[in-house]
Amino acid sequence: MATKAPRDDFDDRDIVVEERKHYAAGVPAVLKALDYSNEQMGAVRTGRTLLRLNQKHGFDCPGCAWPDPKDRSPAEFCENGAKAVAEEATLRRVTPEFFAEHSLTDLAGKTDWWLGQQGRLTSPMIRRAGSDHYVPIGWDEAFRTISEQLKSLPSPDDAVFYTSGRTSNEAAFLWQLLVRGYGTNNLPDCSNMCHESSGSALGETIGVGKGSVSLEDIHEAELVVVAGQNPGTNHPRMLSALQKAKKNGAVVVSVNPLPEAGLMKFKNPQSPVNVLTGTELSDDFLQVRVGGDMALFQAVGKLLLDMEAAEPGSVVDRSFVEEHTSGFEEYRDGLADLDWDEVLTATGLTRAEIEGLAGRFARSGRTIVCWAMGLTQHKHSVKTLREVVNLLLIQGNIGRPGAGVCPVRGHSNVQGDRTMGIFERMPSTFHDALDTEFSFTSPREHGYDTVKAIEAMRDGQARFFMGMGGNFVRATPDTDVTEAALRSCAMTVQVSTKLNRSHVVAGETALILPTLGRTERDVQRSGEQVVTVEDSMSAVHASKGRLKPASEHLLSEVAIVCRLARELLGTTVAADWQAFEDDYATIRERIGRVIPGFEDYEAKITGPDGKDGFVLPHAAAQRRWNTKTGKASFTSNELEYPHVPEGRLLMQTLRSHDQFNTTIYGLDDRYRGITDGRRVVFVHPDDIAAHGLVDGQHVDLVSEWTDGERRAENFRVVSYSTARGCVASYYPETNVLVPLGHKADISGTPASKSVVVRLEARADAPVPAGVVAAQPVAVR
Ligand SMILES: Nc1nc2c(c(=O)[nH]1)N[C@H]1C(S)=C(S)[C@@H](COP(=O)(O)OP(=O)(O)OC[C@H]3O[C@@H](n4cnc5c(=O)[nH]c(N)nc54)[C@H](O)[C@@H]3O)O[C@H]1N2
Ligand SMILES: Nc1nc2c(c(=O)[nH]1)N[C@H]1C(S)=C(S)[C@@H](COP(=O)(O)OP(=O)(O)OC[C@H]3O[C@@H](n4cnc5c(=O)[nH]c(N)nc54)[C@H](O)[C@@H]3O)O[C@H]1N2
Ligand SMILES: [Mo]
Repeated sequence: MATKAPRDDFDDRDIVVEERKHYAAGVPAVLKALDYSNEQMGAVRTGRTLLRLNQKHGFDCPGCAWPDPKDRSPAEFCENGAKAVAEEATLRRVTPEFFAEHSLTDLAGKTDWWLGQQGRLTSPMIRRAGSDHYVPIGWDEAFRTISEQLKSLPSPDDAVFYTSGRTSNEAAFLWQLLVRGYGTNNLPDCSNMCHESSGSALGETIGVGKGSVSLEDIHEAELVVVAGQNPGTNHPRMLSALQKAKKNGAVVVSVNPLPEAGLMKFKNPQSPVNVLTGTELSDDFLQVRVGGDMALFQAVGKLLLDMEAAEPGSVVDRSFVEEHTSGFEEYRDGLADLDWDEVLTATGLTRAEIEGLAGRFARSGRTIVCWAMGLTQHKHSVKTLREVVNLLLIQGNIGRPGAGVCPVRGHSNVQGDRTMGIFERMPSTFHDALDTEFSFTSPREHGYDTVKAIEAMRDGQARFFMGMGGNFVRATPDTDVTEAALRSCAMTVQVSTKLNRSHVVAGETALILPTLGRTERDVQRSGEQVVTVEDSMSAVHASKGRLKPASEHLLSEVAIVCRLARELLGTTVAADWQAFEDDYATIRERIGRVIPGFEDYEAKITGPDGKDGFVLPHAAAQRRWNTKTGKASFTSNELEYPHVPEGRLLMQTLRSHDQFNTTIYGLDDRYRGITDGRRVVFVHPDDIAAHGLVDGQHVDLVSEWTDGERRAENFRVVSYSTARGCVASYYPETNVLVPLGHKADISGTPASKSVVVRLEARADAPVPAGVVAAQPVAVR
């Protein structure tokens, strides 16, 4: 099972397509994890590192934000968490010699996979205006250079400060303080592209923009609906929780255009018996059309209300609705003339399937809805998620054990970063507390989110970009527009662990500031430091790296922020940046005075059970509603779903099993049967035929928008079980097709799960003869 060397060419003509898998994890997952880890860091380091993963006194997995169970197994990690760790703990290095050897022009020709596989960044580097090479720069000079550039801008609003979701609470808190001290709220983050729609819908309807359930709730639920999420790849440890729920008698329903292996059957690698037999996870699989969920949830709501009308008191939790909610009548009346033809068109489901789901809801006393990007990245995502809330409110399924909303977060600390104030429009209560604590006046005008930041750079209104982690040019939509926007900046600065495209697509002057990763020891003047993170279920805990840093020249994210702040801010903000850098406990003290729920922060994370930390209060989970009406709000929303013109298909962009966002681990997508390539487009066999194509043929994907066409070249058509009219292809290769203006209403999230495309046969590629659909359309 040797892993292949990263290729630097763009030709994926060797793609092997086999039948998709019908279960997730099991023995192959364990072998894969060890294989990848051994290759990146050797056997001894692999053992030492993986056994610290997600343990008390260990470090938090830099992969996803799934919470840790109380009864941890000695190997509390998954295949993809192990890959995320190996990616960071790799022994490969990108040194100044590497940059002397490779010009920017040279690096621009390499694949994302190749760039990532070169190893950890080791020294601060600068690409001076006009040069084609990065050269070393000292830290002090780097901070001076950045500070001078920032001071020379006509307005602080001409600068953009991006954050990805791995940044610790401590670094994030100081980062937003630095940015606000400088004078702007331009704090776009990866969350803008991720769960922003969840935050918008939940904040407005239940008063808290976060999930309301704990792991125990999942274990105790009677019905768990998993919609628009592929946990087998992206949150593998969630499968153990679903397995436990099933053991306790829960029904699991998967709502997805694709029959994702992880949701069908799970072979738990931590159980010697189960690893062989496995657990059937989904009782029902609803193969919904892309973007059809809003219609589905409305229809289920309507059916529940009809049942109630037929037999009053049978479905609706009346005392809950009366005491705790507003807007029930408007919601009910809004559904009175629901158009079933439209529902069936939007969902692609049968009425019987929808009635089946309504029956599941009606019979369940404790229901949880889990979701991820399949629900958040559409034009009508906020509306869709309001309908999820409506459905749960009908039966009083919020603020009761075993029930609630569960948006499953992506990055390991994306939720914590937001709690710390990484947001372009924080509420005034936050600003007031910040101003008081640091004796300054923070800017109140809202800043740019991710899409607005790109537009501002494109239009010459922003000329400086600094990224605290992440890979901005690859993660964002409309690749050509975004690349040009970044290139037009006077300066781009990336605080990073690994080389990525955002270092190559650079502003006039560009800096790379290499930083410590989560797995590494962080020693400052007062000694070894811990940082803290918040998981998807609002649990905050400490994380302590153990490995020797990848290079002696690395600074922690906290140190980078502190040193830049000292250079840039002077005394604008009443903060002792040197003390912060020396001892992170002093940062936590200040956080405790600014952000509710963090009082006595230090004591809560450093007890004998430090790693367990504490759970932040969640008002809605206690049935306190911080909304405008003081109640949980039902909403009445006009039905919306994507309309696809004749001859076109609706494309979703998703993750393969071998990537973490823009970081490509390899070219395989094991569960979907793909080996050795990423330029594939999954199409229903009937759509392949209807479009005059055959399986195995190469096509260009062309998206159409008001301002013209966008093209992604040379994708292999793969016959696959997906909803009719809906195709799927990998992100980030297809970001070039997502128009900047195509985004969710209210939340502004790029609508990268519903892009209208046409498939254009390539003249240069031979059409495979006599090939018929390689995969059965059968649902399971
Ligand atoms: N290994 C690994 N783990 C990760 C990541 C990673 O890249 N690799 N990324 C992390 C991050 S930042 C995030 S946000 C999460 C992402 O986790 P996911 O949201 O699971 O990631 P995607 O691959 O985008 O998968 C979207 C899922 O939604 C389905 N879907 C698409 N459109 C629709 C729709 O209209 N309706 C419904 N019902 N379903 C739809 C797709 O078929 C797919 O199963 O994972 C996190 N964890
Ligand atoms: N078409 C399409 N586009 C999407 C999505 C989609 O589903 N479809 N998903 C969106 C989503 S959900 C998200 S969250 C975004 C992800 O957007 P980002 O968060 O910007 O992207 P990542 O790929 O996670 O960033 C990887 C880089 O982060 C750096 N890094 C890793 N660890 C650390 C660390 O500890 N500190 C620092 N400073 N740097 C570190 C490394 O240099 C690495 O190259 O992409 C979004 N874009
Ligand atoms: Mo995400």
